[in-house]
Amino acid sequence: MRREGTPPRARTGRVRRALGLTAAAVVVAVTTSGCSVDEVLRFGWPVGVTPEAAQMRTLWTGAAIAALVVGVLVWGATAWAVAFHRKRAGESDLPRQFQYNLPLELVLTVIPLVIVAVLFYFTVVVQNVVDRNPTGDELEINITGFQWNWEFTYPQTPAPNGLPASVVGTTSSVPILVLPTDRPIRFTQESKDVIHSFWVPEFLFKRDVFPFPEENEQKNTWVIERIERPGAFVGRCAEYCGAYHSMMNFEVRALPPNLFDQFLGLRQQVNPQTGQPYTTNEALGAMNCGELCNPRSISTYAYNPDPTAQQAFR
Ligand SMILES: [Cu+2]
Repeated sequence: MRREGTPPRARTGRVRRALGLTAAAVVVAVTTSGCSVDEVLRFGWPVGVTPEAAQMRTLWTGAAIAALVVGVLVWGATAWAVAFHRKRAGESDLPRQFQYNLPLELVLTVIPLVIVAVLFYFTVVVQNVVDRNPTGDELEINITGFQWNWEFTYPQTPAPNGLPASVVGTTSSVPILVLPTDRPIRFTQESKDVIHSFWVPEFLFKRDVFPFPEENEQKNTWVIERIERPGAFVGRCAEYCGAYHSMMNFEVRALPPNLFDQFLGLRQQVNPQTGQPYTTNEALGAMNCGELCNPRSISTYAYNPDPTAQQAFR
């Protein structure tokens, strides 16, 4: 409630001071937090390693800015009403009411519809890129999820035993999905039992892994244009699938194309030390290229099933 006798000019001064302080607080928060412009424009979106992840980030930035613009208008209108349209001392009636103003109601219906339509349009554009069909030029990878691990197969790469080269995770070893950087990759996925979900946080993408995808009418292929940098990226099951769901980790090991070709070459040979086809772990070890060729997972670790190894965290 306005204090009696406050002249309008003093009131305007107070509002200006409040606005100035708010603006100063925003400037100080932004300039002292150590965030770069890029970080600010990401609005919390993690850094991905695929062009698809970058496109989704752009959509997110656009949507966040649009929401902020609407927010500023609403906050501004609220502050304006609070500052300049408070009940005056001695007034008892309601202010003039607007609820059946047809032009105003039309405008307030059409504007949100336009906002939703624009957001919908850009969402569909990006979704069509992320969920596009393969062209046939991609490296093919088959993913099989099961309780509670993963099998990854290279259908275009026959191992010496005639079967496609593959890697299966076990309780004691995290499966490493070795992939090339800078090449398009097509993933085809299927579950042997319940619904799982293939998720590599750095791809900023996950897709449910269904049993019988065709019968369930699920689109079980998806593509990425390329992985933009070499590295080890943790992968997880993102659909609760039973007792050891949280232990269903894997690793994507992205190698530069020349190293990846070397890897696939080894997987087509017999390891002279074992007399058996090279496994993924053995091939990586034989390549000896440092941390990128570590035969063991480095982004996540095998789960120790011994009950005495578990700890309760408070
Ligand atoms: Cu799972």
